[in-house]
Amino acid sequence: MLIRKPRAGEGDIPSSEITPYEVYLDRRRFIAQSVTLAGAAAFVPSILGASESRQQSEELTSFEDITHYNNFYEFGTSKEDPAQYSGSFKPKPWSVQIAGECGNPGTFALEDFLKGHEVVEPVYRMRCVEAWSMVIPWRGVRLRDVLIKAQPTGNAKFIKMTSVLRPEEMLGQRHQVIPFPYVEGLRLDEALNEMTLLATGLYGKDLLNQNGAPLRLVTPWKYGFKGVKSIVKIEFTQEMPENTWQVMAANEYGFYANVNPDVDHPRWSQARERRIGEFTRRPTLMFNGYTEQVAHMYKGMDLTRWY
Ligand SMILES: Nc1nc2c(c(=O)[nH]1)N[C@H]1C(S)=C(S)[C@@H](COP(=O)(O)O)O[C@H]1N2
Ligand SMILES: [Mo]
Repeated sequence: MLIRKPRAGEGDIPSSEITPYEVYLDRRRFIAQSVTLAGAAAFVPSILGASESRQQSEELTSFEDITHYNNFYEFGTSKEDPAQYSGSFKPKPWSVQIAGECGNPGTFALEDFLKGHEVVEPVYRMRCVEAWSMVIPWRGVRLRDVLIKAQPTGNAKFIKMTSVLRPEEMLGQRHQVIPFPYVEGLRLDEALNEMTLLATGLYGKDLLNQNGAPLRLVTPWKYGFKGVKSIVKIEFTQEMPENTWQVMAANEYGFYANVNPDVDHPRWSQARERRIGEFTRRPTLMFNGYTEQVAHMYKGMDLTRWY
């Protein structure tokens, strides 16, 4: 959901609870797209899908936390490793391959791949399967725009996305802690959902290496591991693709990975979460609070089976 003023009937976040961020607000396109800043008018980033989520404050997580508390096993397994060890990774130049069931496959320089697509800056609540969460102001293009341009055929039912494999630059890839390259998948309708973002930046700046530069997936109603980083390939497939964490432990991580407080991880509860930067834990919301935007895609599915 894009940053915008709440519609009539929606709850407000008091402006005093919003982290100010000048760099971010100054950007003209951002302002044009999202809110009208008239005098002291309150700036309210609407990250909130469902009204149920309006009961607690939703401050942006600090840039420092977003860039220093990461999961990116290519650079090590602890949260500090990606910030510490990703410095020599080179996200430029970059190209992305489009392959599989589509009319317009090929390998594209990132600039050409992104060209012509509307740049959006949604603020999304993000929930890791490890029961911590953040609120991140992303920047990117909608995955759907890129996929439509590739002209999926009638056989395209899923998409598979692959991270870069560069053991010379990614020290975590020199040990097979998990299988590399990291892969993830979405059902085509999930990939075409309005919320699904290919992010190129956050807080108005290009992505830092630790966050998946130069291009990564963002699906805020799913657990964070779906958000494959440093993408080099997007492939349309007929069959449901494997995804790295399901390959690692199918009883713990599924393909869908929708945030669901009622379906616990076998080793811990998913009912609550720790918002990074806060002390008390808060309840986790169904679909991470985005029920209105995504629940229709899962109608009739048993979400305890398709976790
Ligand atoms: N290639 C790759 N992508 C990845 C991961 C990873 O280890 N490798 N970790 C995932 C997990 S578990 C999470 S929670 C998010 C974290 O993204 P962030 O560090 O930008 O918050 O990235 C996801 N994408
Ligand atoms: Mo995660």
